[in-house]
Amino acid sequence: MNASSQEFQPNYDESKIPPYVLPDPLLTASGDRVTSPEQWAARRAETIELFENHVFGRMPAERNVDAKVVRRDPTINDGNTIRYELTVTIHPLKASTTTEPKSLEIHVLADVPKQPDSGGDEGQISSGPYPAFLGLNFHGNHTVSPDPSIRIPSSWVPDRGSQTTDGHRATERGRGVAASRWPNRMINGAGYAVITAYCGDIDPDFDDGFQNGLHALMPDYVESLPPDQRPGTIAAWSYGLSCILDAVTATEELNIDASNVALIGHSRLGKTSLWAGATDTRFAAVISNNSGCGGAALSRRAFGETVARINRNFPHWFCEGFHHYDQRESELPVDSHQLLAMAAPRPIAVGSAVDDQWADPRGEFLASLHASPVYEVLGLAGLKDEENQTPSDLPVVDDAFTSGTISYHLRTGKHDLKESDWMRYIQFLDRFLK
Ligand code: GTR
Repeated sequence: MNASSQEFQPNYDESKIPPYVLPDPLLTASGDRVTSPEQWAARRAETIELFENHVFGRMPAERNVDAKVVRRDPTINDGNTIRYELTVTIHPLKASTTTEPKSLEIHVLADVPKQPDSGGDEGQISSGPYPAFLGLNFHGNHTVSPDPSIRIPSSWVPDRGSQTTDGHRATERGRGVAASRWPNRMINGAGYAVITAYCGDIDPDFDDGFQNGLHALMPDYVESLPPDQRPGTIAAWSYGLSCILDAVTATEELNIDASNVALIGHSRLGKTSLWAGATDTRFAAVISNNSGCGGAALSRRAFGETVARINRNFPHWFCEGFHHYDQRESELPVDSHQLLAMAAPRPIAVGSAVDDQWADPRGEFLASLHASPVYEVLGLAGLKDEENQTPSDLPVVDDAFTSGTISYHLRTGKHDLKESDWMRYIQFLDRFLK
């Protein structure tokens, strides 16, 4: 009947990519061409609605959030970082008639640079408030650093085997296992704070029929939507990122510049940072690392992971409406170049890895390229090479295009977020956030 009844064979052959025409990001539904920033505002709103209805689902515009600092440790990284832990509570929007929704607690970790006591050469670190990266993590804040004091999540975690989890519960054994993805000492040394939270504190990463996490806080809201447009887990995670930004904005003690917070995410969490940046324009910049299908890669190429495949393996990530496009990518009213363009006029960085063909590096590059006309209408350069020209092909491996407002880089190696990726992102964002 569809892909689920056959063995899926991913296509990795450029010559077998179906012919496709991308939707024009600057052509409105009524057929008018966008030529000014004013017209773009209306087209942008229309495009967000298309992504809500056909890809991610819709979350409410309101949020109800409190934040409390529960730990402040100024001894981290030889005293160069202040580590904060916060409890961020998301309250129900209003009393539900069907159930009694409780509040949801998210644990947030923030590593904030500290100005060296003695100025000297290290005086390059200002006294703040600091620009920051905000990104979710896959398995708990305790996996980000071996620090024995970081709170371990009490929420459901994916099973990683007895070495780090016990039947969907996080354990002490998981401390620091994801530290290579979070080189916070280096990032703080470059003058940026790092804020992270476990995605499963917001919504568990399994098909729970919307019974847990954020959906359980707003059952009436979810029910009120047409079934196709009910938000999937990526929309819930994105909403959670906005709640964390609310909390950071309200907590002056953190010394973070809430107007200079860049979203970062790897893989499924890169899809999430793209959607969070699209729906919440308070974020100052957006980074998608190896986000692939449903993220930065063009769906119409059906290269590596496809819409049908991702919907089959992760039926809870996107809205039901997205499932209509299984093996019918050409009928999607949008594609990923438009998702990237939702960041405009803010800077956006897309990173791919050569051995991550499942995420379609070329599809991520082409989306970055085809997002450029939107930046140009706003008077900005989109994707440009070092000679300020529009690139005609991918950069050479381990090189990048960073001179415009869109950055793209291609790294050696596998699906991962590495220190070298962070260094690219920092170098690019230094131009905008500092
Ligand atoms: C894969 C999935 C990708 C990507 C990845 C990840 O299994 O097919 O879309 O999201 O997981 O998040 O690591």
